[in-house]
Amino acid sequence: MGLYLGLDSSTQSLSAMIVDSDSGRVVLDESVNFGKALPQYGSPSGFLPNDDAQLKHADPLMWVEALDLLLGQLKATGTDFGAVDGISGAGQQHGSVYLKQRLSEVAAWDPSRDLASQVRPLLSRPSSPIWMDSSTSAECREIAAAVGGDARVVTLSGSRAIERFTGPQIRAFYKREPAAYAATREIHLVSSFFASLLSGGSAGIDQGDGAGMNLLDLSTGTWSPELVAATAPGLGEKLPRAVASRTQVGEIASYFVKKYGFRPGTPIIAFTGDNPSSLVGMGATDPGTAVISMGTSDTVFAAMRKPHTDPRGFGHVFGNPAGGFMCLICFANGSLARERVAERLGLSWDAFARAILEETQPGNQGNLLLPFFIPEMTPKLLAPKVELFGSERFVGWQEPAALARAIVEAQALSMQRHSDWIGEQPRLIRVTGGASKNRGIRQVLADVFGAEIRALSVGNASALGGALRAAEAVGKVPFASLYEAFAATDPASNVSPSAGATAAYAELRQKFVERLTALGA
Ligand code: ADP
Ligand code: XUL
Repeated sequence: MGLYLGLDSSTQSLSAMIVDSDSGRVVLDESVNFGKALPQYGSPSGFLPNDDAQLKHADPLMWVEALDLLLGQLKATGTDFGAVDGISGAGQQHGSVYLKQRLSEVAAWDPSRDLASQVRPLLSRPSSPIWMDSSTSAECREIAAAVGGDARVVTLSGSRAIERFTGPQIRAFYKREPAAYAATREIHLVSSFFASLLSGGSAGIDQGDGAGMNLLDLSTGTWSPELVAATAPGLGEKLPRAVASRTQVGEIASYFVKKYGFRPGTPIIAFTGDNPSSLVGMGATDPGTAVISMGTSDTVFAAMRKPHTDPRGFGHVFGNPAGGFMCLICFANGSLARERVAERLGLSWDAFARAILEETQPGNQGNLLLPFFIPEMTPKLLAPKVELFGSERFVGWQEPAALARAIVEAQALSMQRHSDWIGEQPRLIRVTGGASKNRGIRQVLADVFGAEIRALSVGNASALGGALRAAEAVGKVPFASLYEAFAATDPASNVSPSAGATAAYAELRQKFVERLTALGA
């Protein structure tokens, strides 16, 4: 029982949430947006611009500086970190940080200096490839070939070799910059990097998030010697250990005690990926509840008892922080694609919702948009592909309301098609992430899936998941009672399928699949 802090370092922001497990209340919920708060990193959407659409990196020092910034702001506004009994959190999945020295061998962080200036000299690679990077197709093929084919990679790791996954990214680093790779002593995921910063040591990689690396053997929860050898020489010595989600990976470093007033000895529980963390925050760690998260990426996920893989090869099996597994399908063209359309049409999010709810109808009179504004992993399209089909005015970008509906309908149709391997069509879906606040978007999901849509009362499911995981591991509060208190849905946001929606999508769905097939996707 007590107060638990959850942190979430996602693509665009760092968030902190504190829950009080005694009163069942969220007592703090704050974020810093990287682009807005730290413009000096030149990353308005959380990553560095690059002429090559397949290369997507972020500056890890931006994440480190955001940690100091957020904790400093919270302390200045009266947050008593000394009352926090345990800490856990999450990071955007797959992104990796490369260090010249093991963090366990680094002298304690000096509280008279900022953290970023102390981390800078430790980096063997100045930028971190993130989940949006799709530049490693050759490396994926090489890894699969080295272990005997795609099926072997799936059997071992739960996914095919995937461009954004950390193993192929590490192999690309080894091939493109062999000297810097050789000088690397430790490689972290974003999640384990944050746990390491906070504990002032080398925190282990959570098995749930580690499953997004094409390096973990799902059947043992340890690094697969076969995959490690296929990825890059000497990699085994550079990986922190893989740990179960409930593992205490350290205690809060004295830097945070002296600077922000944390209590010495405060336990740090392994950080996980933002999606596994949201599975907890959504109260969905038991099979039966489907979740759609619409942050920077859109993801569809659900708990599963036994690993079961996507025959099309796009879906993944990750570890479920509460035990067992989860399946996940990720779409790169989530919020950033919706933003492109809203900006081009000059629509605020409110106007975007009104356009969907008041000015257009399910099925959009047959107007269809292929929504791949950036390279897409599901389906795999290494180059952007935006195509419009329908009325002359629609195709000429002259119908703002129909265009707003079209992008969301296409995204929902894609989510539905690419999650069909999970099992039965869900009748109830829980939604989270920035775009889930939009009633128009929720309505299209309800109509396309023919499902009831429920949104959580708490906005940030991933940060909440961090706090709940700390409460469970440190305070021994069972997940079931935490879900009752914190994972409630907000009845005001409930959305049901509109009458006639099922029929309205029969034709559009078929048209969409034909267009995808024509693209070879
Ligand atoms: P992440 O966790 O990946 O950093 P968030 O879950 O914070 O992302 O969501 C941020 C995104 O949410 C922004 O890119 C923005 O486009 C989108 N967003 C925020 N509010 C709305 C809204 N009312 N309607 C649609 N999209 C929204
Ligand atoms: C999941 C994925 C993204 C990131 C960023 O596989 O790549 O959802 O975790 O949120």
